[in-house]
Amino acid sequence: AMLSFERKYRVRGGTLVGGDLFDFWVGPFYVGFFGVTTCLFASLGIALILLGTALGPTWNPLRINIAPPDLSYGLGFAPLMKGGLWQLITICAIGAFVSWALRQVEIARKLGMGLHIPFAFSFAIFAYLALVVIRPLLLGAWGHGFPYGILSHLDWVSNIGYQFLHFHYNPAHMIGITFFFTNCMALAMHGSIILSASNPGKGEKVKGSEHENTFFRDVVGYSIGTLGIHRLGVFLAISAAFWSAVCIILSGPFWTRGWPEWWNWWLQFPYSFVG
Ligand code: BCL
Ligand code: UQ1
Repeated sequence: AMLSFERKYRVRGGTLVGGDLFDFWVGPFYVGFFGVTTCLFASLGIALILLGTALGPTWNPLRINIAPPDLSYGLGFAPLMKGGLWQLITICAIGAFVSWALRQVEIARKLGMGLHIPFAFSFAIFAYLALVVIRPLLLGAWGHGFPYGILSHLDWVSNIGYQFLHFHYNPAHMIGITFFFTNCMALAMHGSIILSASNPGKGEKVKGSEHENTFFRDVVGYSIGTLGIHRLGVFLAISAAFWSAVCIILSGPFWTRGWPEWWNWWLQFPYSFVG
């Protein structure tokens, strides 16, 4: 079923590739050239994960693991069951994520909207690429990518973390975490102010932006405004992904010692705050 307003937005055009060829909907979903490529990459990737699992030792969802090649394969191709599947799955994943972003572009163009959503999503893709392409390339082996599995990727994060002695001292990791936490707070504030304004007491009128502004001016002396909070939200979210990517690209290619040691420049500053 189509919602009453949907039909007038089902307009031709805006496609980047293929002209009218895939310019149609299946149920509520826009297809487009990149809808087709998303489906192809995603189904092939999932099929390869299932193949690797079937040939592997377990179907326990926590333990399923598709590992990258041994470091000795460097930047070459590995045999299927020795990391080759991981390489193919990575190609499928990148194909699906990039296709998804381009499908967002086509839909936004079709509707005459800005490209903010694909722009923001591209930061998530960048963080993924940092882990499985950029850092492995800089370190000279696909084996530096993270393994596809629930517990196995946790083990990878832990191992890489301790390889740098104490990952909390990674300054870019600190910035990434600070953006994630601030983003969480901003969304909690925004979600709750919207719900509080739209759920007034019995007999009260629904409140609008003037009440929202007033609430935050009363509480913290400042309101960023209804448009501003959304700009802030996108900024915090893309910054979280961006600094995450930076923190892991730095670790290995650009800093090989423990992260606590990075702070020696600060500890060795020739003055003290405490006299
Ligand atoms: Mg740490 C990374 C927080 C402790 C070692 N750590 C991260 C960052 C984040 C973080 C800043 C991961 C998010 C990210 O990259 O997003 N760490 C964090 C926090 C603590 C912490 C808050 C804490 O103690 C409170 N970390 C530690 C300890 C170390 C440690 C001290 C281990 C002992 N940390 C590491 C290592 C890494 C991190 C090593 C990293 O590699 C990682 C990082 O920075 O990675 C870049 C970015 C988002 C993505 C990568 C997601 C991309 C999504 C893609 C594009 C789309 C997916 C689609 C999906 C498959 C579709 C599903 C379909 C649905 C089912 C419908
Ligand atoms: C805010 O000022 C604002 O404008 C009225 C919102 O829009 C409804 C918000 O959601 C939030 C959370 C704020 C408060 C934000 C800061 C940075 C004080």
